[in-house]
Amino acid sequence: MHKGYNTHNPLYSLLSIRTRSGFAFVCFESPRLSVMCYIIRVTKSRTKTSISDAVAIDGHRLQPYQGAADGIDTTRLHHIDPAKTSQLPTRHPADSFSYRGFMTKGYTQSRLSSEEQNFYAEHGYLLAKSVFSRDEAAHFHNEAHQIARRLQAASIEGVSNQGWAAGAKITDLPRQLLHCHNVQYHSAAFSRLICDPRLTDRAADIIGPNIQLHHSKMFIKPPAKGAPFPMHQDFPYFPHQHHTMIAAIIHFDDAPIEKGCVRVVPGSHKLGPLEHLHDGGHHLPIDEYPITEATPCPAEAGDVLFFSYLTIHGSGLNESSEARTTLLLQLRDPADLPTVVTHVSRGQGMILHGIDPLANSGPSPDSALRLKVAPCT
Ligand SMILES: O=C(O)CCC(=O)C(=O)O
Repeated sequence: MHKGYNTHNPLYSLLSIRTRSGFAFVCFESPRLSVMCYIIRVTKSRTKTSISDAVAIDGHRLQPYQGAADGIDTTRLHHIDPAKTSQLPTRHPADSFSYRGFMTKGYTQSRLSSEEQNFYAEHGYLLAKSVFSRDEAAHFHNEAHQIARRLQAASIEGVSNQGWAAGAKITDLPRQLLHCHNVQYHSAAFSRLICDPRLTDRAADIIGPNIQLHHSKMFIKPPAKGAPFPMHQDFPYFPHQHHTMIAAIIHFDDAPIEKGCVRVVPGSHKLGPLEHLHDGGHHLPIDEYPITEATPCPAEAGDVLFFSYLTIHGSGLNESSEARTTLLLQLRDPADLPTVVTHVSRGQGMILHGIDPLANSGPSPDSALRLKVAPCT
């Protein structure tokens, strides 16, 4: 049920067009420039007019009215005292709409603390704990495994692979990785997840108010043979002008060290782009950058690991008896343009927070560069 719209408040205008059948279309305009629309069913008798039902245009049903005095009794619409609207969550300055939908669920912004922001600035990574509940993580875990099963059943090429060929330099054991790009095209659960403000508000505290999706990919590292990732920066995969790109790895199950959790080299984002080897995946020399010496980031279901695309990272083999299931999002400031047209994918360009200042800018070298289609890697 929508709350906070008091039609007795002169700040709101009430437009009511009643029809003979007793329906009215009502539009409440708020001082915050949000427009709320309801269709209400009006019951008329000789002595009174009452609202018997009201449905918001977005499908939310308001409580039926229990009788009313003369005229339309709107007392049941009084849920929040307008004098206390300062208690409502403020909209993000970069967002063109208020967080109206979330107000009804007690939404509050999910910000990084100043300690967390300082930690990220200093070390180039941050493990945000319990961003999602374990129940939510279990739900996404099932969605991810169902996608993998559907793709495998349809014999889609590349869903199951050995990970990067360079992984063979790390282990002689069998290696396997189940993976899928752009999961938001496979399941609506992931479309909702990638826009979830608990995730995007935190990312905005790292990148800035505007956040654009570069790509998403889920990884399932199967038990006993989940493929390792040699240490690397993500920069060589999709270089950008201003290095705003970050990874956000959402954990759908616990990822202790033995499951091959992600490892990072703290502070390495300050080194800038490094020379990589380009055999079997862009990676740093295995001997100079052993995975075991990097800092492990063991995580629990629901945690999100953020790191810069300049932060050196990798992960070990999953030697445990359980799969490790994650969704990795690459996110950037939309004004940060790629320097090479590469790694362009179907889901690229979606705005997850704020605005795209370059959207609808017509033909420009920037938008052409950003949107030109090249093979997806
Ligand atoms: O999820 C992991 O284990 C590491 C993934 C990774 O390093 C990458 O995709 O760049």
